[in-house]
Amino acid sequence: NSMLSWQRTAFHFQPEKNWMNDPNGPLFYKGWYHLFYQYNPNAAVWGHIVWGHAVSKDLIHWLHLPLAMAADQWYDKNGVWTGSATILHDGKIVMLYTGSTTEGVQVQNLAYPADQYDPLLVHWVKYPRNPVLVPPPGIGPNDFRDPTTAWLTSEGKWRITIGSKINKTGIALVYDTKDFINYEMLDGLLHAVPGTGMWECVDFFPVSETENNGLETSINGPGVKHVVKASLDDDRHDYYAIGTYNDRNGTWIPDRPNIDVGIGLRYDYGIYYAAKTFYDQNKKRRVLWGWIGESDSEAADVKKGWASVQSIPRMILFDKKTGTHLLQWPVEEIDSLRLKGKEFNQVRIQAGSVVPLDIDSATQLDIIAEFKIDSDALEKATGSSDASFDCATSGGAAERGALGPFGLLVLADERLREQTPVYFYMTKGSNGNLKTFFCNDQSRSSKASDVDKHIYGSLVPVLRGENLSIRILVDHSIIESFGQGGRTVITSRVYPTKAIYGAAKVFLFNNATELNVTASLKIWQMNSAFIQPYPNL
Ligand code: DQQ
Repeated sequence: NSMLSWQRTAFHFQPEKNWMNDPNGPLFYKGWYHLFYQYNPNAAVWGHIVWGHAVSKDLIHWLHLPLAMAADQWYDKNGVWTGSATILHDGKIVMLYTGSTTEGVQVQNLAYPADQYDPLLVHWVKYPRNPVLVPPPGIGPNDFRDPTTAWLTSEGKWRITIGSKINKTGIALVYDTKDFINYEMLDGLLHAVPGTGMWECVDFFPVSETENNGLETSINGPGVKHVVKASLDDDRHDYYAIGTYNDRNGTWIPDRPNIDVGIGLRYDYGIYYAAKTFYDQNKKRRVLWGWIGESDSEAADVKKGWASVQSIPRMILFDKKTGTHLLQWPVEEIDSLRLKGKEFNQVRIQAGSVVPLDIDSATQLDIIAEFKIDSDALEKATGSSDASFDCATSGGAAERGALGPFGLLVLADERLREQTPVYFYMTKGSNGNLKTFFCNDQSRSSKASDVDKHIYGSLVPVLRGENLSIRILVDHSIIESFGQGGRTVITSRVYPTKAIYGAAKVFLFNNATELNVTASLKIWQMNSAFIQPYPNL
């Protein structure tokens, strides 16, 4: 089945077969990174979910371990759902996860490693008196899931948050505990946003306003901001907001009410969901994992025998320059997969042209591109009706404006019958204000008809004096693209039929009518990661 096997990724984490969804309980322990994940061992579709488990020394090469937790108790018989790890003062680990009971009620359960001296954490024990939390009064039995990693209050208690909803208002409930067995629900909510529906996989973590390292989850104080992320069940996107946390009553408010959780910024404007961060004490950074689903048909998933990948783990930081955005960037270990690199310096891309880039093979790539545009042209451009531009509703890379689109075509065949443009599109309002959008256009990504062909994207902040920059990781059927150092990120799943194997190419393009662009790039072939069963276990 070579048509379909070509879509399997080479350096993104995925199980050997069948269905995967949310990342669960990521942590670093005794020299190993652990990733647990929502897994259906019996089919390539979501269903009876258990916890898969894999370990890595570097977040890139992975060894599959046996299932960590099966659905074998009344309190998780219907599914061992999403959860998070907390590392206690004495270095011991506790795992809190949602179980869907025999009756389909969502409850929170406690589990811990059977042997804390085993660096691989192969065996897990469920607390015999689970569940430790059931839906509180006023909360629906199906609206209570995905406990976070715990953080410390100033009083020395542990605190967690759990996503829910009341009518159409998405909420995050807060609980304090000393022992992870007995909990006290706080009167207030961490946060609530009307109209956003059920909040899945809530995440809550500090970011530093001053330093370039990540913060351990319990850190609070001057120079620290807190991020709330919710995965909106209604629209299947991950939204975050940056704000201020109040330790005393366990509430949080966004810095800017118009960029609140669920109505403002997204981690990713493509296909990316149920993300979760963890603090990596090994490298003093906060690392973000996200589930990247398929956008072909379910029938195709069944045929190929697998569905979903995890994103390349991303380091996450507060963007000091904008003060409004987070920065996401592939962890530095990904650079170790870079093979032969090729540089292209100052390539001029005239308005209305396509420039092929001569590289050997273009299915596993890391691309870094910087674009210079002449500021004269920006000055001269007349303010246009482009002011209401939106990647999603635009005509994509084929729609010509004065100042865009320009960028790269990846997973493109020689004759451009298939291509996925990753590009900028600038607009100038009648007030003279420039705006820059970062988009992915999947409309011509495949000749196949049963795949998603949306155009993705959003505004990306560009500060005075900055060149425009893009980083793209191409891995067979996945394109992860980072605009302006990771201020705006877009992940696409694409399923070409012609731009595969040696036929896949990369081009620069400039479809603007009034703008010449100069691009400088570095493109690396990427090695495959070693992702195999743990030997002789
Ligand atoms: N996936 C899990 C839930 C979570 C959802 C079930 C998000 O715990 O809310 O597989 O994708």
